[in-house]
Amino acid sequence: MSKGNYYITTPIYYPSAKLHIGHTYCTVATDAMARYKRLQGYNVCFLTGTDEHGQKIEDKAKEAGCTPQEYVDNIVLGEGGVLDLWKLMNISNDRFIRTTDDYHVAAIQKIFKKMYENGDIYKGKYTGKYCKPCESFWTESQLVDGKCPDCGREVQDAEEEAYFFRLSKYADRVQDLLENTDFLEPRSRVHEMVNNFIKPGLEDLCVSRTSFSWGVPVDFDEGHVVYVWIDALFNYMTALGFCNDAKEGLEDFWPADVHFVGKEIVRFHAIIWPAMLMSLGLPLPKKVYGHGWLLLDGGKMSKSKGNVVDPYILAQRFGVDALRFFLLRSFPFGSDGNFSNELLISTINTDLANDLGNLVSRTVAMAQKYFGEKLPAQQQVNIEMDKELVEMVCTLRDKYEEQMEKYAFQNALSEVFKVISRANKYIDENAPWVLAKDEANHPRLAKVLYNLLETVRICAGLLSPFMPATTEEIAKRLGGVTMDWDSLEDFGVLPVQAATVAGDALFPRIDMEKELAALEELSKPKSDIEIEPYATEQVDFDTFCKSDFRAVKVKDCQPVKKSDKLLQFTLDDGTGTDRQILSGIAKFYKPEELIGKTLVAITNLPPRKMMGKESCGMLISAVHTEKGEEKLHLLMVDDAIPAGAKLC
Ligand code: ME8
Repeated sequence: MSKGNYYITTPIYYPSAKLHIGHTYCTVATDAMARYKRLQGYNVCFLTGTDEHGQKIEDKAKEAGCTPQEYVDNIVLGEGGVLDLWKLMNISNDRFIRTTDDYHVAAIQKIFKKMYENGDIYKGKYTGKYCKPCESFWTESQLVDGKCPDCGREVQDAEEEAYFFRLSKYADRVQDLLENTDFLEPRSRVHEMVNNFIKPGLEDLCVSRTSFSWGVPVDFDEGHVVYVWIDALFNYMTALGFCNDAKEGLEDFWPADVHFVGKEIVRFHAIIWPAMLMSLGLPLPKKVYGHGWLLLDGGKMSKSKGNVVDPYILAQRFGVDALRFFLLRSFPFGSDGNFSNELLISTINTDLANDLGNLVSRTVAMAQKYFGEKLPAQQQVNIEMDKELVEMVCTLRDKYEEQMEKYAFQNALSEVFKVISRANKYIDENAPWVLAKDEANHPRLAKVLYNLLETVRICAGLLSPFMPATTEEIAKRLGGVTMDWDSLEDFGVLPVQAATVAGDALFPRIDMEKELAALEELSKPKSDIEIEPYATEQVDFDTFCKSDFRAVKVKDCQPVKKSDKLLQFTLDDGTGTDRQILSGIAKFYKPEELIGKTLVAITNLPPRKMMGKESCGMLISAVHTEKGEEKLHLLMVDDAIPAGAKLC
């Protein structure tokens, strides 16, 4: 039975460049929270997405020589893009919204009109300061040293006819919401919002632009596009079917339980967002949580500063679960944290290799060594010296829950790791290797191992929101045991004759020095393109001439069943008899685009069988490596060259 509905969101990301580890941080945190709520038995809706409009995207597309839509499509859907990254990071979002989705665009037009019709949006003239990279308008008084208060960059004078939202009208209600409820957390952010933005006087907000066109058009006034933040904030509701029929779930999931957002966008979520919802008479989200930043050398990571830490590289070198764990274990979610490779490696070595990894491998290995696949039925009852461990394990779920409910991921993990450390100490105290020597002690030994396996089960279950794949692996090693929420406060759920399955170390220890050097090497700027080193061994002319290179024309080209690499070519080689060649280039071409092309083949190689089919020769390709991946290009020559012409 479901405990109820739970709706959680991340900010929707600007696809203006590839995402970095700072973006990954918030999404991993949201994912851990969503998985935790599912574990508890909630019916969860976890939304993430991309915020694709605005001048920044329009400018970037122009620079790249493509349309804004092509530009965002590439960063969102393309190789190594946003969707790929969330897949890699094992993000369990239930929905993904793009603000360029038709249903969202149409919904935003309706929403804008509703606020225009109720008098909260009106037409006026805007003069002020505009920060282009942040897409934010500022009043003179909000600038810091004449610069953008968010990013510190230069701002420009701006004046245009524009629509305004009566934000000032809602100032008192928003202040009351912030000061007298738990709407915004951590509490420190409340003071910042009230003192910096509300008390100095909340001015009406400019909510349309005419200086660029990549946005949602205001449908009743040509030339105006809706301010990107209105477009963006309402994603949380349009994704549930607000003002559209394409999606559903509004009744079940609105108001949201929590919006996780980075601290610099708290202002939009804690002032503008509730004011607009108030204007429309809609329920407010239950909570906005403003998390801190991951800093690099004390400064914010940013795409434009170029000090970006690539989540792909980190995940590839350390594993996805280790990276997820590190992000939430090492920094308090509400405050800033300093990212470093040293901290990442030492966290993996200490917590994962030493503490968790060792506990699992020692326990399973001893169970296997002393008793084979299953523990014996005959076990001693718990004695005094087991009590401390058992007590800690039994109370762990509650302590963990208390922290998770506060989004204190670091503290929740600390609770689990206290138990893991205690369990490692328990192994040393009980010295199973000594107990094993005397048959009479085997019932005691079995009990010690049972207690350890049960501790591993409960800890692994509570770690599942953070390291889903690792937990699954641990469950396998414990014979496929249950780790459902109710079972995580019950010591003794594991069958007495617990079965175990051996396996490799979960987290091999990392050599800090070597790894740091390797990372340093990787971070050196280098060209994305690599070519094969030149051969040093010389070939004599006669040997070279023995190779028979010919121009061949593609008569037909088909995919080869059950092979994602091979294409089967029927070629005109000028002899009057078709030649068949198989080539491993399916990843790079669609068969139909090759028909009619003139290629180069070496024809006097002995025939060989590939996937049961004969290949008579080889097609010549150019090869290079791009971002570590091999790329092949078939050598194509002038179509005026007749089939069979010898190349020499
Ligand atoms: O703000 N550490 O998009 P965005 C922690 N489109 N979090 C970081 C970070 C870092 N170093 N760098 C970025 C937007 N983030 C808007 C949101 S929501 C209706 C619209 C976080 O791609 C940042 O704080 O610039 C923000 O919460 C999120 O990544 C998306 O940033």
